Amino acid sequence: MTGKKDLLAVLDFYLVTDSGLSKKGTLSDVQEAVAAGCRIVQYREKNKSTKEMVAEASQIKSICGADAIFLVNDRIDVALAVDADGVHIGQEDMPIDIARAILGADKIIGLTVHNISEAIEAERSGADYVGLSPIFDTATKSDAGTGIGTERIKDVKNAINIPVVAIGGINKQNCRSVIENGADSLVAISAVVCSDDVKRETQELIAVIKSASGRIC
Ligand code: TZP
Ligand code: MG
Repeated sequence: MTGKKDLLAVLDFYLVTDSGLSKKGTLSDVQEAVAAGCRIVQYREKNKSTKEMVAEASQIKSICGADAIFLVNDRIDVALAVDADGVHIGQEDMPIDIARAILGADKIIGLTVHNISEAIEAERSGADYVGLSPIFDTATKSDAGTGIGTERIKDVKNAINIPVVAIGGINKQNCRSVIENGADSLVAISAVVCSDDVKRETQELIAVIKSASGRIC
């Protein structure tokens, strides 16, 4: 097991990059979030060439260092190219058993799920965590679907034994209820990368998450 897998047990805020929405750019967002205490970063890039992605992923890996898990969204080839800590994939991406065979047992694989049955199947097939999506309606991902609401988080959490990361429409105002309803960690893309101060926004989110989960701040 990579040492990084242990960090999955103590996640709070989870940064997903979005160069289309970012005010100051992906590298700046990662730097500020990690400086604020974020311990997991997912490089999600839909608009750059593979060459650009490999170069940027390599820089993000350096910023994450030993402090933060570094995952690549969808692109197993890019994750392998830079020796990232793992990938995050969706239901329509590379099947998880094939992703695991390519990446090996040590790498982290997160899988997006939308309901209990997908979550149970994700755990059975070897996912290290699930991303439960979308909790609220969101404009950030056009095909995300309708928000499932915070009550569903509990049902998914109670059905599996791997961490549940909530995503979709989450911000400082509603993140407490997301954690109180059982999420281990949460993503807030637009709330963070569209803010003027990514570091402060991340610090404030982490403080609310820690207080809502009963962890000492
Ligand atoms: N996957 C499910 S919802 C979503 C992704 C990538 C977008 C979440 O963005 P925001 O701005 O936090 O609603
Ligand atoms: Mg995907």
